[in-house]
Amino acid sequence: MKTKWIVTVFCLFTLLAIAAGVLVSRHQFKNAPVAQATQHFEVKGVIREIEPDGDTVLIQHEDIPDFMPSMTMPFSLRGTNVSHGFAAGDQVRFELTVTKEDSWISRIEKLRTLNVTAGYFEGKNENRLEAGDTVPDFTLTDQDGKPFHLTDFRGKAVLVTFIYSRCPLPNYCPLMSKNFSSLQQQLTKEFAGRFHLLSISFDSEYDTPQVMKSYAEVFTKDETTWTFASGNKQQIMTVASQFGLVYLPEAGSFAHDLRTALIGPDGKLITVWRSNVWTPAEVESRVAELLQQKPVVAAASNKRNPTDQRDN
Ligand SMILES: [Cu+2]
Repeated sequence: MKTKWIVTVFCLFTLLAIAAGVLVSRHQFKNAPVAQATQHFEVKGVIREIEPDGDTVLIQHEDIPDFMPSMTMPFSLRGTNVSHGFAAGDQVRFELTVTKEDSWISRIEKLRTLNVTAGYFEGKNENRLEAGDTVPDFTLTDQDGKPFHLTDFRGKAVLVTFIYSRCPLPNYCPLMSKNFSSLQQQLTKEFAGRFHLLSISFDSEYDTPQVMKSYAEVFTKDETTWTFASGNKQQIMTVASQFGLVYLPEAGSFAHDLRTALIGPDGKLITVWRSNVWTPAEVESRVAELLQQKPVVAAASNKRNPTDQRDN
């Protein structure tokens, strides 16, 4: 029973992938790279927001037959720049490429401009935390159905990320879990007993502790240093909003951004990584810096005055 849903989901996706591959192969874009297990979809939608980095764009897209229902979600851009000539409200056509490991959009072209309001990514919440703030304690339920508190991990570096188990795009939630899996292995070697990972699902209805348990088993063999949490809608909303995460239920799925936070052993927020562009190496070095208390200020001043060779 435990792993059954995962098997079902995987089977379903394989079937959909095959069906979609057959369906879309007839109207693939010219010059589209042909690779096995790579799918291309021609999709239409409306730009809701362009992320400041210009690499991610939030699009409300139409149905992608046999792949994904209509929803609003962030897409990574490749080979296309939308910093100029595109704005929220533009109706666009683009190519969505989905491989086993990744997904992105390219060949985005404007069809016409509609008048809509944006603002999904910058959720306006008053309880958003800043670096240095103590993260308020919260209680959620772990993958074994037991309640836990954030303060249970006091004295450790805590990495928190948000996911939902049914997320269909490999470079969103599944990537967060893959990255956490790499981090768990690396941090276990370097800082055993001094860190904890926490993946929180924002799909309160579907992701029960049982579902999270099955999900956990896909990504880790060590659940002592990685908790897969669920909770009711209000609990999750409260926690997520503190880190600036925005997620909106849409047709059985979620339009969502990503947030990964590092909390210090003293319970204070160190930093929050947005989106899916952070790497395990980058986060690992931030954790190492935190746990080793590297003299960051001294290093910076040395850089500024390379000729200043005081002994200290
Ligand atoms: Cu996702």
